[in-house]
Parts: sequence; structure tokens; C-alpha cells
Amino acid sequence: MILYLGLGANLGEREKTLRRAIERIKKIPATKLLRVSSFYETEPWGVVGQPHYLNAAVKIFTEREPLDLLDELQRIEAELGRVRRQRWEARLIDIDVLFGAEISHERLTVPHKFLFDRDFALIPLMEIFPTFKAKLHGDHVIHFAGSPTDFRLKLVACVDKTFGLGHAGELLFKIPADLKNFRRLTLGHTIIFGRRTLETFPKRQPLDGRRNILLSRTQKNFSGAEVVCSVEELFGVLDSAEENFVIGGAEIFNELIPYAAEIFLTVVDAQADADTFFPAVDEFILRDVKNFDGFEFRRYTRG
Ligand code: A4P
Ligand code: MG
Repeated sequence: MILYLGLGANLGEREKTLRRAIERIKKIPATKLLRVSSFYETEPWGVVGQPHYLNAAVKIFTEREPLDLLDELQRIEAELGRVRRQRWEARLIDIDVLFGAEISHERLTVPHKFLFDRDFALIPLMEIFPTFKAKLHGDHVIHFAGSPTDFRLKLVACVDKTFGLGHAGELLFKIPADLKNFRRLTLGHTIIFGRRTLETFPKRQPLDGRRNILLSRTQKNFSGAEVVCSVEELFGVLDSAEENFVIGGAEIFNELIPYAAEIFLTVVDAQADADTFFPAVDEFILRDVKNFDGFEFRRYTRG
């Protein structure tokens, strides 16, 4: 089932805590993180004398039973240092199920019982759920600069018609027009890649004329490139004034697609024997297609 979750933090390093919570939600078994909203700075609602909150919403797909999922969310809250004392008190992190099912249980009410009263929940929700309509109340909710969505990640890949990406550590295709397009898009900007993609670079060297960032849990150094070991760390070093391209491979695309703003796909009219695949693009809208002999360039954006 598809569910929308709301996150809120008003103590500690709020931004880091939200990023961390979202990364943990992504790792819940049998659950997929589909989309992440911007972060919003919001005035405390229903309480006085508390620090401002940062709020966000995420869209997930889960095969878990709702109460099971609630246990997972409460475990994440606990791991991130939340101590429950009294209702509506200031907190390191709060994760609520906002919308997506009809549940009436003593431990879980969905839609969330105050959803329609609270702009801090509605505004992030409407950002990632454009067809959701609700009346807003004019509460103080402002876009927070430095949300992961502000990096406007762009994914770039060349795939076959089944979205196959690679085989035995190699790319499936080397099409001059595609390589030229890749260079034109990325030159002068930031590229983010995993260790296996690095192996496919000419002479295993960083790509020239670009800021190279390797995202790897195992490899600590790579001369000519910066190395980060987690998505959280990546968001700590990216520049939102830059163009940030994610160039593979499959695992890195999977990790970053929930945060992405745009996708550039070269789709080759062939079916290769792939063992890695580009993730589903259902959460995106196909904006334009340019046809060539044997392949096409596609560009997708968020709805
Ligand atoms: N529970 C029932 N329904 C749900 C649901 N849909 N999602 C039960 C999550 N939990 C649900 O929650 C108490 C119990 O609610 C849980 O044990 C669960 O079984 P809690 O998180 O322990 O306590 P709480 O968060 O203090 O209470 P509550 O009622 O969930 O408060 P809210 O709704 O989370 O509101 N102002 C701003 N600007 N931003 C905020 O994020 N948050 C609150 C807290 C107040 N003001 C705020 C914000
Ligand atoms: Mg709560």
C-alpha cells in the first residue's frame, strides 16, 4: 500500500535528524521510499514556547501491515533519540502516518486525526501529492533552504528497452551520440557515482572538467575525487547552486531516485542481456522525447 508519512523535529540538529530519519525509513524491510518533500520551517502548532519545527513528508510503498510499520517508525524515533514523556512536547523526531489508508485502531488512526487542521503537515504532503486537495489555514510555514530536494539531483543513464543498465560490471552500450550528450550535460558540473561505475571510467581516472564525488561504503580514497560513505554525508557536501548529476550504477540510482528532480535516459531500441536495471520511473512524468536512429533521448521531471 502507498502511505504518506509526516516528519517533524524541533530539537537538536533538526535538519540532520530529518535526513537520517528518511534514510532509515528507506531501509525498512519490504518498504520502498518513493518521494521526499522539501523541508519546511514551521511555527509550533498547538503549543507555546517551543522552538520552531522542521517538517517534511515522504511517500512510501510498503508491504508491511500498518501496525508493523508503526512499530518500525517508532523504533526509528527511539534510535534517533526520542524520549516520550508528554504529548506534543518538543522532540528530536516525530514520525506520523498522515494519509493513504483508512485505519481506526487504538494505536493508529489514518488519516491522522489532525491532518486537515495543520499546514505544517498539509503543505509538505501537497508538494509530493499534487492531486491532494485541502484548505490551508495561513500558518507560518516556509521553505527551508538546504533540503535534499534543493540539490535537484538529475539522474543520467543509457538503458535498453527493458531499462537494463549493465552486464557483468560493464555498460551495455557505447553510442557516440550518447557519450557526447552525457559530456554536454555534465561538463562543468558535479557528478556522483558508485565504485562499480568508477571501474568503467577510462583508466579508472576521475572524469575531467567535473567535480567528481564517489559514494562508497567501502572505498575510502580516490585521487582526484571526493569520497563520501553515505547519502547523509553526500547531502552534507553538495552545493544546491550547482547542477548535480547522478551517473550510476544501479545501486546508486536506487539510493538517490527518491530525492531526484529530473531524469535523462537514453533508451536504446534493443534488448540486451542485462544483470542490473535502472529503477522504475513511475513517480516521474515524461516531458520530452527526441528520436534518433536506434535510440531516443528522454527527459522526465516530477509531476
Ligand atoms: N497514533 C495514532 N495515530 C497515529 C498516526 N497516524 N501516526 C498513536 C503515528 N502515530 C499514531 O503519538 C502518540 C500515539 O499516537 C502513538 O503511540 C501512536 O500509537 P506520539 O508520537 O507518541 O505522541 P505525540 O507525537 O506527542 O502525539 P501526537 O498526537 O502524535 O502529536 P502529533 O500529532 O505528532 O503532534 N507543530 C509543528 N509546527 N510541527 C510539528 O511537527 N508536532 C506536534 C505533535 C505538535 N505541534 C507541531 C508539530
Ligand atoms: Mg506523533
